[in-house]
Amino acid sequence: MKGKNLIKGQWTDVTTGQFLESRNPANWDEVLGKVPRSNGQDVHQAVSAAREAFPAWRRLSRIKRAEYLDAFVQLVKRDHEDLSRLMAKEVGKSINEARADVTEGIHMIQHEFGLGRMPFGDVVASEIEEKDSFIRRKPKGVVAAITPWNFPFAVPLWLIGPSLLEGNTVVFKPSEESPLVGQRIVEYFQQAGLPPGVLNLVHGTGEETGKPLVRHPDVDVVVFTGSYEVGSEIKEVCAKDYKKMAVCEMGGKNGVIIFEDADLRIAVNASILSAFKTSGQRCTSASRLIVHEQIIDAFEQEFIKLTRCLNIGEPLSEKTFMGPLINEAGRIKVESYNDLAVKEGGKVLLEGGRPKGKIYEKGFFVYPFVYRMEHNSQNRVLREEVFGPHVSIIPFRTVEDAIRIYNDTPYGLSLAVITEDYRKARVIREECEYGLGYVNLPTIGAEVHLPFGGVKKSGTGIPSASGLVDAVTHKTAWTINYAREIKMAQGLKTEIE
Ligand code: UN1
Repeated sequence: MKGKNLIKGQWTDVTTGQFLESRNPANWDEVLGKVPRSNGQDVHQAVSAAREAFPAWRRLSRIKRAEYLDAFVQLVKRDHEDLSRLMAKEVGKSINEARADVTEGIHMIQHEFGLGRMPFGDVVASEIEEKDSFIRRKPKGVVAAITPWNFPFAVPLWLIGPSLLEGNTVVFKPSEESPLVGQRIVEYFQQAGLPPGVLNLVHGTGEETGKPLVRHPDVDVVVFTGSYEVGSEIKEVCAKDYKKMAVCEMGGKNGVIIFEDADLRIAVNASILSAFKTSGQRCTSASRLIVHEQIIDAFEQEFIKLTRCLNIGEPLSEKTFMGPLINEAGRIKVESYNDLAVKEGGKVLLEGGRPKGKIYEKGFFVYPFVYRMEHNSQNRVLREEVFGPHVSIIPFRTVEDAIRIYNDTPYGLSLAVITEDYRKARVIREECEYGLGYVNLPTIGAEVHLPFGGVKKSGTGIPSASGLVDAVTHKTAWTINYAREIKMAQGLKTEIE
């Protein structure tokens, strides 16, 4: 597959004439395709096209805009399986997870299509009976969407869908680890007949393409999902521009809190799904299992027993639970945290390591690494995001303990509490810091009609998915007087003497 940029409705090569390769992380020898390596000049063309297309797109009826989204969904549904297979190959997700990612993307766009015919503002009362007031929204302008490889279909659509429906135009830069899925998204919008310039695509690296996109003076909003380091750089750049806003979703150090009254089967299942789906490479993955001391031995035994049975292997196989990590750098990072856990005093229960055998030779596979560790604020493994199948089991004694341990990280994205006691669940809901909370469920698997985002290092407090509307629009107040004279609120006199 050979990708191109899309600028003003035209598929174009780049000014550099250079390309980036997309490879299969389960078999690094397999080159899946190549895409342009864009620079500042390409970015400039894309942003200019988006700026030019904005006025006409903004003026188009909201319902007409929504109809393009419906056309997109029809096309994707037809290709669901094909797209899932491409994704499984490009990012190494198990095929079942790749299908779910495509489904999540479809859901997002269906949600936005549905909103096309729904109320999108409020009518509010005035102190003066002859006045009507409205709260309305206006699009911000040009949105730059910079997205990660781990949800290469759903996450771009969380950002692109609401941006387009609300009347913004978009420049999309997919991750250089998943450019082919990114390419397909834009192809479908193109086939759906989206007017030229409304959605533009620039492929490339963060350094050469992402940076000039974030810095471009004609970009109004940067919506980003990825690492804290990149997100905070983006926030710094945007803070210096009087109109530019950054909405960043930046990972987590999520936890499952398991109380002594928990249903053990639910606790173990929720923990496995939280820790090992997508090989622990979700921003919602949990790498901390915070377990009441009364049941920790029983829980640990069951958790380890089931983890040993997980199928690790070829992503396209229906039996596979865990595929490879995304690349060698990701694997080295996970392994260095595994070593650090030992240095910081973890009692190792599952040793991780690289699976042996022909099918694993050319991919970035790792086994789960699990250890028990008393909570200690100084231990980096209990505070930093690992992004892999690396899990600590941490004992606690009281509800207050559980809350203190859970909150003792700089992140605050996703939390699960496993209990049959609604009172305990409520205290956790009120006292813990998170954006997504679950009871008797894993920390993963958010649905698109809910706001998706976190606090502290995890986010800027403005969520993605359905919550993105607050980032890509600004609210306006609009007041009309129907009287033949001016009457003011707050008892303000109108006579001019
Ligand atoms: C991510 O890892 O960036 O809630 C997104 C979930 C998925 C999305 C994860 N729906 O786990």
